[in-house]
Amino acid sequence: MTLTAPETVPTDRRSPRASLDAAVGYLRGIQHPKGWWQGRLDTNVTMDAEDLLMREFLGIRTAEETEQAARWIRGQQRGDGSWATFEGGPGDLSTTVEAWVALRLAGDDPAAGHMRAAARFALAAGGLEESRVFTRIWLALFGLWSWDDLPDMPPELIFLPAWFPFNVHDWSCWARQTVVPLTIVATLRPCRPLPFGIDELRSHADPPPLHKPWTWAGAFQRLDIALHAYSRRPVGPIRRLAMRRGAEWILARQEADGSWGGIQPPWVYSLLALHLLGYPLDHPAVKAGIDGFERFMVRTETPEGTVRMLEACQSPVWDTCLAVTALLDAGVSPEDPDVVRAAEWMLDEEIDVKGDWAVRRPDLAPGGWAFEFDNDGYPDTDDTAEVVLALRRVTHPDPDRLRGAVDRGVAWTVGMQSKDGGWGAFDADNTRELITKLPFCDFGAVIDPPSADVTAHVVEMLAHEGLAGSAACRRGVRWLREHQEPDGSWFGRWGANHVYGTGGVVPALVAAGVPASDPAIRRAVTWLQRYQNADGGWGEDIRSYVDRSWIGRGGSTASQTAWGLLALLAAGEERSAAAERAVRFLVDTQRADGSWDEELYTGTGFPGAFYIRYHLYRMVFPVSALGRYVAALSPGEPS
Ligand code: R04
Repeated sequence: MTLTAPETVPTDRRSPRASLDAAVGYLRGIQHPKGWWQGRLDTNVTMDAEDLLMREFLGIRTAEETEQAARWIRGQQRGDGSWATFEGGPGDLSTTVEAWVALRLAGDDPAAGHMRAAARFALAAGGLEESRVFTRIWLALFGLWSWDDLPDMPPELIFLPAWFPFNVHDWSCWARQTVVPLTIVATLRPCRPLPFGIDELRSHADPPPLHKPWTWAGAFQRLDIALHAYSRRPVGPIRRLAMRRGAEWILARQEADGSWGGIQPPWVYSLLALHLLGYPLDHPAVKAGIDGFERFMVRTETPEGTVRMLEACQSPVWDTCLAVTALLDAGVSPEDPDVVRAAEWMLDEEIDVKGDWAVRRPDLAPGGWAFEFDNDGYPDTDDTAEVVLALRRVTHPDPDRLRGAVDRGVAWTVGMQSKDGGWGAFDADNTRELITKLPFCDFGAVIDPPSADVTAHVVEMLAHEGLAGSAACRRGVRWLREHQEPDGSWFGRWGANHVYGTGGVVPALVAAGVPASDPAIRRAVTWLQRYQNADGGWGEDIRSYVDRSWIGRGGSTASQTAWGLLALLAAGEERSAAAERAVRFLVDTQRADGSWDEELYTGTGFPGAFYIRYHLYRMVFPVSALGRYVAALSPGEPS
């Protein structure tokens, strides 16, 4: 992607206060008139490749859209011919295979230099035979891979009761919404040939031998063989009923914006499933689904023409609550019109209906927030905690309305605590590890167990609500203590990586009454000091998720430096050399317009598989951190 070169201001030109004011001005300037903030959300080109493949499959692909998406895909290719899943990361086989196929669809010549380089990379990495299941499903749709050589996905899954292993509620909500439509697609085994082949990407290697039968992987491989046999001669009426139930299940979960879960994978597969079941393109659900993608397209004009990128999801609620907290941390008044407008918008976003989460918590009343504009079926505890933390500080003209929403959010979050005392993001007790061993699950997280970052946000929220002494909060604190890593840090499930986890947990523990002198806090501070870069910043490479030698290490970024600084400030280290150097890093790398650059990805979709560049992370976290720093050094001073 093209980010303009930084125009940093010389060191002596800005004080932390002046830097903060410039950043606040920038942040205010990008608020939407309706009150929300929304930063662009970058992931990887499988989104764009799959969008073209979906349109081809549905018969709606246009030359214009194809060329615009192809420009984006070509522009993301790296020197070695591959495509990566995050900025600066290693080439990724599955992403490269999908990009190559999409560019063939766009008419690129397989003999062209960039296509040959891509194929060379893919073959060296094992060819499409080694690509992930999702990639091979896309190929199977077009007859380029055999459905026989994919894991069987029986639609009868939908019948399994909520107590039975592998039932849909044992899957995380994002995997559940992806798997149900895929069972329908895989059962119908469509094949719509393309005018080209993909032999350039085949290694022709034999499939690896089966795992030993006494391992889970081996046992599931044999179960898969049995399922394939069943699927050749299923009990017809049961299978037909399962397909019909699946379709109803999908239709019941479409959101107001036409999406499913507001995220690309469930969205595309739900559309494919409905289409294959005979729903026409002008059926309201299908039409809303297709049209809805338009709001997730980011178009940029370039000298070569329009470039079009698909956002995998959107983060307005998350961005808005973090931005409000940042402004308040910076000393902006709780009655400020921009802040009140944002609060107004967040109040309108409150979710007052039950969703899949109610299966595990049937008696819990709704009340909470999701990540996106329209995602009513899937509120999450992380967004709810952060929205409550922001809202409760705002002076709203209708305080009862605000209090009511906050109280419902708190009650819902408390009710979503998992048995072990921690919090997962979208569901309670979504911890059945067995699922992860299925042959289908070769890509990213398929369960939603408690994580340190989410648990920290909830604990911090409960503490600020005066509930530090409650049983729920105390169990959360215990969970966090138990999950501190031996090196003193905490793992970052939804942000990269231990710097995110530690930056979340330390402020939470301190808010909950753990003294800064507590050994857990001291060990975290020591860990942060150890990994602070020579330039004063923190940076933790995304590769830390697969290669432990990267933990804590990487080029400094604004957001990660802010996380480290937030932890130090919570630990009472505001006058330490480490904090001062971190502040200097932020001040010195700030652009003239008050913003920061951040090429590196610091957000996590799935550890090891899927990463996110949130464009507002570089703003909201530094504003919070600088704001708290300035306030800590000059207590009582009007801002
Ligand atoms: C930053 C934390 C806030 N929080 C809410 C999480 C929001 C984003 O969650 C997801 C985004 C996703 N995208 N794609 C997938 C996905 C899953 C998320 C995805 C879904 C299924 C498959 C592959 C990818 F949970 Br299969 C953009 C915690």
